[in-house]
Amino acid sequence: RIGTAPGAGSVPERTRLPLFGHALSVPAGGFTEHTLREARALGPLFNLRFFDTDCWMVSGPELVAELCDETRFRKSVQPIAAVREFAGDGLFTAFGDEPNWRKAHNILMPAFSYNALRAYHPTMVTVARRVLDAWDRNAGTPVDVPEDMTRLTLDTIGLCGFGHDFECFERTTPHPFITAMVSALDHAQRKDTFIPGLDFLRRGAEARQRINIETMNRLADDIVRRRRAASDGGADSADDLLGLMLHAEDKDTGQPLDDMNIRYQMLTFLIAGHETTSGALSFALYYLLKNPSVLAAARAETDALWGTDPDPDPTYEDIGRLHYLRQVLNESLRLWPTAPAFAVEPLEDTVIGGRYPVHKGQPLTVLTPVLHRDPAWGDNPELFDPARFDPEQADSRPGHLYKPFGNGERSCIGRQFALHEATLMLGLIVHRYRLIDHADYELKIKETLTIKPDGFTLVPVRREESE
Ligand code: MNH
Repeated sequence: RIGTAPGAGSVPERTRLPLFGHALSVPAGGFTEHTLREARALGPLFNLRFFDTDCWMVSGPELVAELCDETRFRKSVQPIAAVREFAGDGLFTAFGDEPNWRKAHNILMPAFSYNALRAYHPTMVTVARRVLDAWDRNAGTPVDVPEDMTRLTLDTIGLCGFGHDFECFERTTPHPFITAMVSALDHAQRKDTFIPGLDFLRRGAEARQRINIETMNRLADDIVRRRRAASDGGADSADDLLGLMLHAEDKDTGQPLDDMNIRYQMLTFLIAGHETTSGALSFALYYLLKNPSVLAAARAETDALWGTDPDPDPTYEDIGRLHYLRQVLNESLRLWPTAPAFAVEPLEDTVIGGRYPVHKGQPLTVLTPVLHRDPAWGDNPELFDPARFDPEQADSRPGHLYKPFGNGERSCIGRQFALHEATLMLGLIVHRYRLIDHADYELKIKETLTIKPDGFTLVPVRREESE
């Protein structure tokens, strides 16, 4: 059943169906696990054909290193084009040649500087304590980890970026923004497998999509309206993300962002700013739960900082000292990079791997979960082992073997923000609780553009109650 794509320089692929190509073989919401299996069978480069479009899936370290050369390749938006319906030319979905990318990049970078991060720290601590309060209130009963981590990360980006409190811990069900976003991302992701020309079959889904987008837009517009009212009254013109979006000018053009683009950036940051971090925290807690010696080492690190104080007040510098927990996060993002692929395209017609011709603009998808399991990682790449990120081991690895935050100038702008927020939260959790695997949880992946552990619960028990 394995052949090669005609005219594609003999790139391996499964036997394709007429019309559909391979579109029917990729399960909805199962792209990551499907491509992990397929790469094992087909190798470091294979073709997936969606109707009339060939999408090359790349995961070999040499090929990926080639694709990370920004003199030859740039980000391709094609696989996430459906997200442009609501994220437009926001930072994440802007085409390489859209002027609003550099403009917004210039304007918004200062919100991710070292000084900006320091300024967010106290707010991050306040929100992290909401998790501890919620877990203490329900002491001894199971908590839904991805749900609570999503409450944490949405409250955090809301308050740090926009001065808006989503108050997710006041709700028993997910915030309406989350419900609309999950459904909209799911719809956008499924678009690849919709049969071209048969759109009329999807009228119901399209109508729901419009309602979901309306819900998100209304919330973004509301936050902007309130901020503008506050700054007109002379109060508040904070230099957080929203402040920069509303007031700062691009150093190259002297222009501020326009209103339409502000709305796109709002949705981009509300989504990109919480969804992946929440997944990363959930996977890290999964691995801490399943690896008692790792948990013990992480706890020893927090105890060295905060002693037996059950309610420490972490400083900004403390978080930088939690080296081992940072390695736990890195290792979780190795096995389950929560934005599990990114795509590039050649700037000119070229050849990759010395033998596969690619056209200018042809999208090439990098499968990070496969890259991150390459034998170059050692004998047992499936094994969770934070020691892989000991400085000596990490420094001796080839470059471009670890890409959870993408590549080059289009890589993640929020990387340090996410790592600070997540390390802080993990530190406070392992310092305060024992983690009980009450349901003998078996990892299952839930995928809606990003990935999370599905149905993951644990029981937190205060340490001083049992030791
Ligand atoms: Mn984030 C781009 C992963 C947290 C805002 N992010 C990317 C890319 C990856 C990624 C991969 C590149 C995608 C591509 O090439 O198509 N991001 C993550 C992960 C986490 C994360 C794994 C958490 C862990 N991201 C965050 C946070 C924010 C954020 C937090 C904001 C506060 N990310 C972005 C934005 C982009 C991006 C904005 C687009 C940057 C650009 O293209 O200029």
